[in-house]
Amino acid sequence: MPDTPFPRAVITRRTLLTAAGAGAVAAALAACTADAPPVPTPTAAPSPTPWSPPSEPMRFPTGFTWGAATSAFQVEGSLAADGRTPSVWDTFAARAGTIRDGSTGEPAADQYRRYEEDADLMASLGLGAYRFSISWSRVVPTSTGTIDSRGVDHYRRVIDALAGRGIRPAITLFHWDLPQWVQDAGGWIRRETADLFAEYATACFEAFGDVDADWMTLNEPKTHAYVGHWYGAHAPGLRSSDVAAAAVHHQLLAHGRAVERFRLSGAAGRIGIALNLIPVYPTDPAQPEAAVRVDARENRLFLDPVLLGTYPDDAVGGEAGQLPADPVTFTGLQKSGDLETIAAPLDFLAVQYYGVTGVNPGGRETQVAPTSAAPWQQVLPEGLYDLLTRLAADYPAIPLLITENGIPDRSPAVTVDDPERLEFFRTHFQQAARAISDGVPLEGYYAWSLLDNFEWAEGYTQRWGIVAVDFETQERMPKRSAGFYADVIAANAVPPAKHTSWIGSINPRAVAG
Ligand code: GCO
Repeated sequence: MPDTPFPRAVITRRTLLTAAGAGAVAAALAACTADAPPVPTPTAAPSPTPWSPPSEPMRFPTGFTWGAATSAFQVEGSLAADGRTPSVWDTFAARAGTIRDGSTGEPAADQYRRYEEDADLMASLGLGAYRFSISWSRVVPTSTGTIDSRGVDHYRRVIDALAGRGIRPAITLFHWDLPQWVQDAGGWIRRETADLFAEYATACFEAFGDVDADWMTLNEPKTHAYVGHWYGAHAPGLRSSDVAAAAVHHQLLAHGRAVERFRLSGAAGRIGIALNLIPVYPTDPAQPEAAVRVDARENRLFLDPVLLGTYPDDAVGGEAGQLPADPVTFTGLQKSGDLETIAAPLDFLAVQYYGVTGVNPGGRETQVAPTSAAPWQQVLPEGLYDLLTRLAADYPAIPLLITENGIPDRSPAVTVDDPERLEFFRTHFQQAARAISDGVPLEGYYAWSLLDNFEWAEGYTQRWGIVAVDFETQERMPKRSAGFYADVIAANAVPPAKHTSWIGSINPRAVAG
């Protein structure tokens, strides 16, 4: 992975302006159809400009946050406990043929009952923060809007368990598990869902406003809109690019309304949004137009409204690489004041980075880096550097957190032997340190995931944890990568070269800070 050639012609705002000046290019080949996610096709990578890592450990700033992440539906289980009602993921998973192994969110990693044990585990790894999500349908189980104190009390216990071990909470309000009662009323196709979300968010700020937390309004609104409403491979399983476009706007509106409520509530802590972003490399840098549109669809459609208060004009439409929805309809969803709301000032941007994509002049997504066991994931550590430096250049003055980054195990079998993940972390930490030393305001990193868990449509067939979980016994077993991560945290530094173990290779106290 670290030696992979990588293309340097990543799309930036500057490339975009050049391409816009070049005028519109006729749609040759849609990158995606309404029915299928884009499948990368192998192609030769453009000429590499490899980065040479230094031979010394790379240090992180004092106070850098090291954490791990999960989400409610993926780890909690106990789906009927304490008044919880179904979410769209309960409904979707119950439908035949939706989940690879026919599984459901039960038992997942049973964290609803094992949060104390998991907090001990986090403490043993030295984690300074834990990112988890609140299940909306535990807090507001029905359309009456009544808050269920049993749900609230549960998350208070989780927060207390973390606080007792010196672990700071990073709380996501929405990680795709929309209450089914909200979906039944129209879900994200409906503007009013933004108001329902603001009410739910307000209840959470009131309940936990005393906690010094990093709040995230939404997790990956892009994935939820595209994979859930366009490709139909995630809940709620819809297949319409126009509905996906509505889901984009209404989720972003929900985000903005929640940020406004956060400020009004006077809650402690900070607030941001978690966006999954992907460097897009044109396979022919002389013809970047289609790649620019893919960048608009994948990145700027979310970054620009949230951070600049505008929608890009090249993300939605019929040209290759765009979200193939009707741009007039999309614009019609935007009411006066919406963009101001969506652009409510944030305290940080939460970045989720899994890899890169290439785009050929015809708009087709191509493979420019090796894939992990997840076929959609093209692994390129240098892409993280490209992404972070691009964000700092195009959207300056906002602190960044990496709130997800990781790979799945090679096989579905439970294992603690994960050399690929260890090397993935090492090389990505290096690129994060490199970005910081080049001035990027990166303040923290959360590994995805703390635990093996329910990986959405892949069920339990993809294990993303730094800690293995035997789903039969619920035994937790830290993987080798967790040991490596614990060493990095203790040293606040990443070692220079490929090591199966670097314990003792540096003196943590000597390099800390
Ligand atoms: C996402 C989600 C996580 C996934 C992880 C691995 O980024 O898709 O936030 O819930 O499990 O990314 O696919």
